[in-house]
Amino acid sequence: MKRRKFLGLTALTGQMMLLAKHGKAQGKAGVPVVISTWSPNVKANAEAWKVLSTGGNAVDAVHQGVMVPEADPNDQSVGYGGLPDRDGRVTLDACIMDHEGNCGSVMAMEYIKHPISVARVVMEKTPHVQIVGDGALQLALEHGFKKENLLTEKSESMWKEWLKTAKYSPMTTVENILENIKEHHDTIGMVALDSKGNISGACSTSGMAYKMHGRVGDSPIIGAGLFVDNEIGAASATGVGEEVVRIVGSHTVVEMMRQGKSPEEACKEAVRRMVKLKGDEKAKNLQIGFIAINKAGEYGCFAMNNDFTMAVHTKDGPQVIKSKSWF
Ligand code: SD4
Repeated sequence: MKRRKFLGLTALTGQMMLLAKHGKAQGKAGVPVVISTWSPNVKANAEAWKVLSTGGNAVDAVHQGVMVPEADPNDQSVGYGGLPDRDGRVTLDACIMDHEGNCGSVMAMEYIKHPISVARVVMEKTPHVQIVGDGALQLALEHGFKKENLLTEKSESMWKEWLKTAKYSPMTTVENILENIKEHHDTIGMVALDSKGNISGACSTSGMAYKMHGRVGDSPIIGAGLFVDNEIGAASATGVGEEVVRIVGSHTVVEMMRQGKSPEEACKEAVRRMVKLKGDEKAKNLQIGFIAINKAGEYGCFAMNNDFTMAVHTKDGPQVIKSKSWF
């Protein structure tokens, strides 16, 4: 069984599995609602829901939610336990954006388990919106975050195994990309609409496994991995970040919703643009998925290839949604 399906079935706790119904690829929840990339993130949504269901703000909800996979050593695509770059270094990317257009991100940051919390520090406590590498680490340490080794034994041994055959070549060949996303990619993108009608989002990843040191994908780039416009809605992306950046994916999805498309149609239009740029043959070997909500509480998703899932949490409880896809 492919790991993606395996994760989808088993990473849910027993209780969650009982609760999580399989929903339609688009729906209307009203307020509040929270959605995330990938089925295992029903657990992250549940944490966000605690905030939303007690009248809390969307920005606090997505912050709390994204911290769940960041702390989970078994999630090898986010935070602690993330697969390292080709030099064996775990480098993390994250961003957060609120309903007033405030935003913050950290990129290629090492040693801090919760990059989303540092992104929030960038947003709230600095005059900047993006801080990278050692600067991000320095900011985190100045704000009392603990420096920790984030490379687990499991991720280290997978990296060493990869080194045996990979010849230090970054994972960029089209043949490898689809398989590697199925195996390793689980970026969390989360967007929420709170009971006051405000929208926020957050995104966190360890990026592409075995990437070149210093590589940054879409996830911490506002407009690419995440975008929020409180008048319209919000979107987030997962998958091969290089392709998402090329079309400024999440911003594109929000602009499509502004023009009247449903969340699912808007996500599909972003995927269509990527397919057009790459051509069918290359696009078939890439995976990218988008999720979106609009101001009315409608949600939807769409992916390049099969196997993408979205986790939704509403007043009716958790749901896992299998995304439609281009191929
Ligand atoms: C990246 N978009 O760094 C991230 C990786 C990812 O599912 O989404 N994994 O390109």
